[in-house]
Order: sequence, then C-alpha cells, then structure tokens
Amino acid sequence: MMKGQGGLPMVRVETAVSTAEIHLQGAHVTHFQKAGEAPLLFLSKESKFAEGTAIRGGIPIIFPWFGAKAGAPSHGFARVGVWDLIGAEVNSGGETRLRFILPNGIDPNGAEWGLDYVVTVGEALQLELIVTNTSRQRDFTFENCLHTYFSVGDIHSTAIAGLSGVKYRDKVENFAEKTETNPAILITSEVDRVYMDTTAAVEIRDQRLRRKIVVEKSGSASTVVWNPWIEKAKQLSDFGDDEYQQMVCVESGNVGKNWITLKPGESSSLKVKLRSAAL
Ligand code: TA6
Repeated sequence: MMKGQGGLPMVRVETAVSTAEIHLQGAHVTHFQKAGEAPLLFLSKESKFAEGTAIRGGIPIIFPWFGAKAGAPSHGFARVGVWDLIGAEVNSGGETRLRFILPNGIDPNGAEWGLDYVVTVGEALQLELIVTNTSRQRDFTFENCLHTYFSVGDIHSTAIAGLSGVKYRDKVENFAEKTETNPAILITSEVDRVYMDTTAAVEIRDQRLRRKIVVEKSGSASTVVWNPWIEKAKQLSDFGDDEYQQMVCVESGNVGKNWITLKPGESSSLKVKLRSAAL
C-alpha cells in the first residue's frame, strides 16, 4: 500500500508483463500498461484526487445507479467510497489477483447488499464485480457498470467495432432510440450512447498507436460508448479541453432497461476482460 496522487491510498501491481495501479477510493483502477506498450487506460491530467470526488479516467465502478440522481452522487456512491483490500495473491500463471469489498456503511439507505470486486493483472486486465442481495425478504434492484476510459492515440483515427445492428438510446438526442448501422463507429462529435441487450465483444481500433483493444464481457447486457467532444470537454472541470482526442469510454454493465433484480440471497457477476494486440 502506498500514497497515490492527492495522498489517496493506492496499490501498485507489477507482474512480469504489466503494471497496474488501483486507488482504494472506488477500488479505482487508474493505470494498466503492458511492457513495451502505451498505457491502456486514459487518466485525465486534470483529475482531482480528493476524498469523495470521482477520479476522471481509469475504470470507475458504477453502482447502484447509472447516471444522475437528484440529491445523490452521479453514477452512485461505489466509485467515491473507500474500499477494503481483503486479498492479494499471485496465481500459477503469474497473474496478480486482488480482492476488494465495499463496506456497507457507504449506503445512506441502509445496505442489504454485498459488493466484491476482483482485479486480475497479467497480459490482460480482468475485472469482476459481484453483487449479492443479503436481504432475507426483499428483492434488490440496481444498475452496475464498469465505466472504462481507454487511451487512444487520436480519436480522429479510432474506430469502434462490434455494435452493428444493436439498438441504443442516444443521450445526445434526448434518449432517442436508434439502431447502430456502422460496422465500425467513427467519433466525429459528442457521442453518448447506451447500447441495450448486447453481450458482444467490442474492439477499439487505434490507427495512430497501431493497436486494437478488445473488450470482452459476461454478465453484462449493456454497452455504453461516450466521448464528450469539444464543448462538453470544456465544461468538465476535471478534464482537459483537448483530452477528448486521447480517449473513448467503452463501458460494460447493466443499465436502464437492462437493470438487474436479485432475489434474497442471489448474486450477480459482471466480468470484463481487456486485452490489446497489434493492429
Ligand atoms: O457514461 C456516459 C456518461 O453517463 C455521460 O453522460 C457523462 O455524464 C459521463 O458518463 C461522465 O459522468 P461523470 O459523472 O463521471 O462526469
């Protein structure tokens, strides 16, 4: 355990093939990089590293709601809560596996849920978010999402493949329902789309870095694609005006109509595997 940016407690992981950093606030993976490659995750140079303030970049854990909520933190409280590191091991494949839990006290409504997060660092970065309904009587309904910010060489020469034919809600056009027609999505303006009922892997093709990033998932029915573009970037105080050119969010979770309801004692597992290869 060490002091990360802003003095926030952080764990640094070094394997034979990669490095990673995870801040205990939000169990927030803020860095992942394979040896000899550019960082996989984007982290804003303007991000605040202050207790209770969401870190801008990396992999925010979104729970128990996605998006804005009156009188409550945007995207839920999991990403601004301090998680406990309860386990660390190196497996036979040389991967480092860390396990975190979010203390229930973070929930002002009285928690009847358990939240575990397992981060596996190796050639790939693997994440698992496990939600358990600990109530004996009541169902538990929630949204969850791993809101991953990917680093790209230049958004103007980046394409996102894997969502062709999928219906989505376009938040830029008042949540209008549309269907994706592009086999490879190009970002040429603000993009904020919630793709629904999709379990497909997504590929980020980065011509500038000559790299593709593959986002594989299970236990997720929604994929969100977001780039703030020029005007929205200027409005974000923890995001550089030009940084929209070096990032894209491809987020894996269960959002909107894909929310999850667990019966008493049930658990759900959201898994994401991130890997890169030469393009
Ligand atoms: O996932 C896309 C989104 O919901 C956008 O609408 C934008 O608000 C983004 O998340 C960032 O949200 P945040 O609360 O982290 O500023």
